[in-house]
Amino acid sequence: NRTSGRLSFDTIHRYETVDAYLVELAQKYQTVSVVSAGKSFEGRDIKYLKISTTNFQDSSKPIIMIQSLIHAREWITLPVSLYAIEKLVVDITDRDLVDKIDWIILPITNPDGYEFTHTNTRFWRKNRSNGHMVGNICLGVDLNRNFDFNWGTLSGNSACSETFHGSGAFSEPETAIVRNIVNEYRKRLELYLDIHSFGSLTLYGYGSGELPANGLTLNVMGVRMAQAIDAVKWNSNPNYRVGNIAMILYPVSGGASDYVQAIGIPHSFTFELPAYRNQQGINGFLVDPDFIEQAGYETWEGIKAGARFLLEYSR
Ligand code: PAY
Ligand code: ZN
Repeated sequence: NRTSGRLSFDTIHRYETVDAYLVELAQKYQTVSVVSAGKSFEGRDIKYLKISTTNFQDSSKPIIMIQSLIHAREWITLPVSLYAIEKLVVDITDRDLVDKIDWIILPITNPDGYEFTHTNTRFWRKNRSNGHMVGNICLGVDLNRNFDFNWGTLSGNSACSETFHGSGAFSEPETAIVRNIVNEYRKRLELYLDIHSFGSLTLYGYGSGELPANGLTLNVMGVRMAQAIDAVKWNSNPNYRVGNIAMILYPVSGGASDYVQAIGIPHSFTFELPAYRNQQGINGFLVDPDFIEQAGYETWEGIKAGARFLLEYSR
């Protein structure tokens, strides 16, 4: 699974492998520190990396945060975070982005759900909490409906729904952790990317259909990121589409990227990575082993385009 302390891109790694890797990187590289942000419902440590050439001390630098696997079954999102880490720490080809920006990477936002997709139910989406349950049915909360923005207005009020919003905003330890990270760095956090699959989309808020005040800037930035991905994507995959969540996809409340936008972080996006497809058709959540590294590579092109747009035009 490893070549010289690195994680390979030929498979989707389990929680414990990734967890140990983050710790190892922080031991090995001066620019990296690992933070245990808290525990998941089942008690797994949720760790994120801080990557900085100035130890997060330079208050003039913007912060970019990348998060993946808030939805358990969206396995292909994990290598996107791992690839970004690789390019920011181990195999640096874009020195300006390492020097001018501080990075926060949260690879496994929903570790309980993620492990459950390996051990039990491959297409599990939610976390594994049962605090809301009446009787013994319908475990789990959709973490991307559990944030405190329009919470509970447009989705899943039944515990059995795949988009169940939970018993209250931030009722879940995993979403409270994301809230705490974002709030801790909110003064400097300027771009937030929540990586999902699938659909080949770059989405911005709000999930209600209402546009943030800087909606036009978000659209331009979204287009830049999408074009950068399209320029290197597999021919067989569709171009990315860009737009407001409710207009391009469907109305959503309690979403992570909406919450982050609403508390004043200027640029917040949900990425939907391309679907898995073969001759038999589409099953978006499955992973083509050949696409793991490509997903990391092409999405990193999009992230870089977003970072450069931020530095050049939108600070
Ligand atoms: O905040 O942009 C948003 C929400 C959009 C995603 C959501 O429903 O949370 C879209 C879905 C996702 O990635 O979870 C799309 C996939 C295909 C799904 O599971 O429906
Ligand atoms: Zn998702």
